[in-house]
Amino acid sequence: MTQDELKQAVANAALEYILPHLEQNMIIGIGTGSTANFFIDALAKVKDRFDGAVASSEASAERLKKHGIPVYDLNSISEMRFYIDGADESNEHLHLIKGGGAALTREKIVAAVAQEFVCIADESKLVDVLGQFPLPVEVIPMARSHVAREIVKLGGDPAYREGVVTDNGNVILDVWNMSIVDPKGLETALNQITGVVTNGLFALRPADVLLLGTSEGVKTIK
Ligand code: ABF
Repeated sequence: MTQDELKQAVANAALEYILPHLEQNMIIGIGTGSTANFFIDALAKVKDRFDGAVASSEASAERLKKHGIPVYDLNSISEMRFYIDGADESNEHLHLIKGGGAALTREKIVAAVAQEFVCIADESKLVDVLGQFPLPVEVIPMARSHVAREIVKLGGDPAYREGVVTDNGNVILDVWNMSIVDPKGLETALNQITGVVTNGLFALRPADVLLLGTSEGVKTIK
């Protein structure tokens, strides 16, 4: 199977996963990226069975609206049953690296609100130790050099993602060459650096379930 076929398979599996729980007044959290896009397109087929969505990026909001799915501001929502999103890496504990698409801050906020975070990914994303994929850190622009120096002290090699401005008007540092054996500890340490808005480790609030697309079918990991 191609990578796109695996992504399509996990998108379909995520739809099946949430289908029995859909209610007319339900708002669903939707992530960003190519796997999330497959899910948005699948979700559109049942758009009359729920109320609408909250999106973790302007790009996903646009895609949802094109399908005629109402998009709500997160501040108008008091509860969210599901958040469905992709990842750049996951370990077996469902600690994730996210933010390759630069939407990590909004993704982390939506994940914080959701009762259940359903992560969808193809099998290339499952790793023993996080860190092969460079860890994105969203930074207030004037703090970029300071944050980079502090990241070096933590053992990482930060690289400025040139030409990228996040939906929140900030910049991204991608941290290379870290073997992340303590994801919760590193997530906490990065959050302590003044000028960091968010980092792409989702370990303190991991995914609740990972639907992993493999050539033998979709595996459910909890
Ligand atoms: C988002 O999309 C991000 O957190 C992650 O960076 C990316 C994964 O993209 P794709 O599904 O295209 O691999 O979920």
